[in-house]
This record gives sequence, structure tokens and C-alpha cells, in this order.
Amino acid sequence: MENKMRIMSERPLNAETPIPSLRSWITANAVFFDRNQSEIPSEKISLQEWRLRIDGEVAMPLDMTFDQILRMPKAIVSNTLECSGNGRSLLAEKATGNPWTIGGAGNAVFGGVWLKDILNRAQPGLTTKHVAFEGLDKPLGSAGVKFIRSIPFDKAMSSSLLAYEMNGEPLPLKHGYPLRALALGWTGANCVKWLQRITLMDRPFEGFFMDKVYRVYQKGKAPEAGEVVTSLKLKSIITQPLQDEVLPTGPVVILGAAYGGEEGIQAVDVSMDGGRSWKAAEFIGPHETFAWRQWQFVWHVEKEGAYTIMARATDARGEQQPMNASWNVLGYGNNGVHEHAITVRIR
Ligand SMILES: Nc1nc2c(c(=O)[nH]1)N[C@H]1C(S)=C(S)[C@@H](COP(=O)(O)O)O[C@H]1N2
Ligand SMILES: [Mo]
Repeated sequence: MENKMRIMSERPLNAETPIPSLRSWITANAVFFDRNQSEIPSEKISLQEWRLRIDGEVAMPLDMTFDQILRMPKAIVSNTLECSGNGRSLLAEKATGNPWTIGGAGNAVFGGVWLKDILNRAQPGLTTKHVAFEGLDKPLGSAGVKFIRSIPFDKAMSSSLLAYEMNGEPLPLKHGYPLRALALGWTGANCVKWLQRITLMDRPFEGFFMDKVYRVYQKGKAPEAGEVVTSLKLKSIITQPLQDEVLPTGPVVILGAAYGGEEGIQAVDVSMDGGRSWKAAEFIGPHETFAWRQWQFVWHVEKEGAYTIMARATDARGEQQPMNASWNVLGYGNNGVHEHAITVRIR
């Protein structure tokens, strides 16, 4: 299989990571998935000109230079980023949006500063409830709506990062150079790229990207009334073998990754018989709070035939990944075991 990005649209650029590249704990920048609502800036903004504006419900509005941010205490955090719509094309019932399979997710080591350190400098007011992020990407289409998203103040103060480094390199242009927000463990939509302004608010930001999308709702219902997507849902993916692969009898090494956003992963079980029996997979590689856990299972198979392989994650609270995803109009958060099963042929 060719190890190339699967491009779903060029303008805006939406592309998923090839499955073999999901087999390492770190997803390389060159193949990290791309998800954009707008036009990626055509060239890197000059760091001399760049400013980060912090305003709204603050005693001390700020215009920070890049150099000031670099001189603040540094944080290095691994985080699995996933697009809310990842897995959408694997749903049994169609849903509108980019046809992601499993490559709308990746894990990276980000370097930057804690958002709380920046917000504290601006002295948040007591009425602050939400923190809105605005990027410098240009809207596409006639509506011309900017991608602005807000997250609860608690999340901003407890576990959010402003990243300028990704996997040991300056944040690549496509991924938000020079600075992006990361609500750790939350879906990509909460992680605004090309950050230029942070506004503290006494309520959630209102706008298309807050009210009409990134909400979980059913047919005939108003998007606004649906729940906003936040933490990644508990999920496991199988990265080896690939769907429909033909393999010889003998040991088959099954590889995968499991993640649960803010919840740690405790176990992954695999089934080769349609979910009748389950066996524990073994974790391999690093174990960090907001990062996925890589796992493997060595399957000794002697009998030829077609097999369905399933993986099911259990989080630190003992909650299990659902056997079937709960469907919604925009197809967000597909974490069904069945939806992510693969079939292989042994001969
Ligand atoms: N400024 C800006 N930030 C953005 C977006 C965008 O279109 N513009 N897309 C969001 C969505 S929906 C996702 S899934 C992630 C994708 O991040 P990546 O392209 O670095 O993988 O960025 C988020 N941040
Ligand atoms: Mo997304």
C-alpha cells in the first residue's frame, strides 16, 4: 500500500493520514492529518509582525510578541488530536461531511506555554465563562465566516496549551504556525490554528462554527440544541493488518491504538470471532495522559478462512467502548467497535 495522504478536498485542504503511519506512537508532521474550514495562510507570517491579542473580560488586555511567549516557562505535552468527524465514513448510516476512515487522528509531542499562564497575565475577570480563539486564516465561500471557537474557562485554565512546536519542529504552516491552541484531549475543532486573538467572554461565543456545527443532534432537531463536541470518545483503531489483507497461517501481529481524550486507557481486548470471545492485547510504547496508547496482539491462526477482527478499549474508570456508535446528523464521534472491525483472509 502506498503511504500517501488521502486527500478528500484541496480547497480547503482536508486529508487523512495513511493507516501505516498510524502505527508509530508519534505521527510524523509530514503525514499528520489536515483539517481546514478556511484557506491556509499562503506563507508564514513574520514573527516580527505577529502579535497575540488577549482581550475581553480582562483587567489588562495584552498584545504579546512571539519572543515574549518564547521566554515564558515551557510545557511539553503529548496529545492525540482527532477531528470530530473521524470515522464518519465507517458509519452504517451515511452522515454529511468529509469521509474520514481512521486517519483523521494523530499523536504529537507539542511544545509551548500553558494557556493559564497567558490568561493570568491578562487578569481574567470574575465573570469569565468562556475563552474564544480566532485564527488568521481567511474564510472560504460567500458566507465568509471566520473559524472562531470558544471553550469553557475551566478547560482553558486546567489543561490547555498554546503550542509553537510540534514533534521537535516549529509548528508547521499547515498546523497553525506560529501558534495554535490545544484543548488537551478534546477534538480538533477546539484547537484553533494560526492563533491571533484570545477573547475572554461571559458566555460561549456565538457564530456558525459554534452553533451550527460541532454539535451532536438528530434529524429534525435544531443543531443549536445539540451538545457541543468536547473530549475525544473512548475508541480503538486497528492499524495492522489492513482491511481485506490476505495473510498466511501462523502468527499474525495485530497492531492498533486506543485513546479516550481526557480519560486514560486501561485495557484493550481483541476478538477474532465476531465478539464472542475476547483476549487482552498488550500495550507497547509510552503511556501519557492525553496521548493514545499503542497496543499489539499476536494471533496464532492455523485455520484458513475469512476472519473479522475487532478491538475494544476500556478506560481508567472501567467504561467500555460501545459495540455500536451512536449516530448523529453530522456523524461525529464514531467510536463503535463494529464500525471499526476489519476483515482479513487467511490462506
Ligand atoms: N484557524 C483554524 N483552526 C482550526 C481549523 C480551521 O479551519 N481554522 N480547523 C479545526 C479542526 S475542525 C480540526 S480537526 C483541527 C485540525 O488540525 P490539523 O489540521 O493540525 O490536524 O484544527 C482545528 N483548528
Ligand atoms: Mo475537526
